[in-house]
Amino acid sequence: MTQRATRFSHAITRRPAASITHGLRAVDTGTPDLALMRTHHADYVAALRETGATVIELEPLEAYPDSVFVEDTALCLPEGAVIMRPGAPSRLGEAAEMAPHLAQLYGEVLRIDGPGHIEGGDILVTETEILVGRSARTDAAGVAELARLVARWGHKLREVFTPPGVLHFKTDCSLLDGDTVLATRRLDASGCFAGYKVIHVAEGEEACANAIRFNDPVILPAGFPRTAEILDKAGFSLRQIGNSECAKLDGGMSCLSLRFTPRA
Ligand code: CIR
Repeated sequence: MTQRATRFSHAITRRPAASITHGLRAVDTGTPDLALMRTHHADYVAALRETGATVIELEPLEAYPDSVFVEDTALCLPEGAVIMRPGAPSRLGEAAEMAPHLAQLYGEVLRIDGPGHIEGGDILVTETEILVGRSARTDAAGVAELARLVARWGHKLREVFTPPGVLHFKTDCSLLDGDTVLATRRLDASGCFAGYKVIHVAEGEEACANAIRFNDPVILPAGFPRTAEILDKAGFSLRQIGNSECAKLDGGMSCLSLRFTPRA
């Protein structure tokens, strides 16, 4: 571990809806088990709360099967929040559902109006910049509109590469502390993390690159023992949470929450 990581005062999650069985997925690896997903989700919320943060749990939204993956609906910065415009048509309405909740916590809530699209899973906020990967869900117009909006708060945005076939930029990376990222080798090979310290996930464990550092612990999906050992040896305190059911829908640890500290 090197630099201190940003501390978060708040997180927002949304309980999984029964309609999650109709959620989007790149490859069908079986129907998610709702009861098990609810257990994993409760463990996840408990792990966030254990750090002392205020965790707001929103009610399930049956109309939106993928609405448990709240990260894609907004970008939350200290100065304000930006409501996203998801590239998946079935997810567009989720963003508007998030807006009133953020308006209770922030003085300023902006919105991507389009015509471009952008999802929160493609955005990694570090101590010094905002990295955005274009993907099947995030296009050039969406990135350009976000860059214009966050410039008013003094934030710099850098467009980076998302490996082909990967759902979101952050499917393959996470911020571990002020200047360290966890990433797959295929993403790091693009050079997008020049200037950062990079810890690679173990070979064959690419599915755990989507983790989160939330206050003290790094919250990692369970079942990736070699990467867990690498992180443990590097001095990170780990919390491992079952993710088998969300993984069937291409969801990982970051997708399940918005994490932020609104500036007073
Ligand atoms: C989707 O395809 O949109 C959902 N099934 C998974 C979204 C995962 N979100 C994320 O990585 N930020």
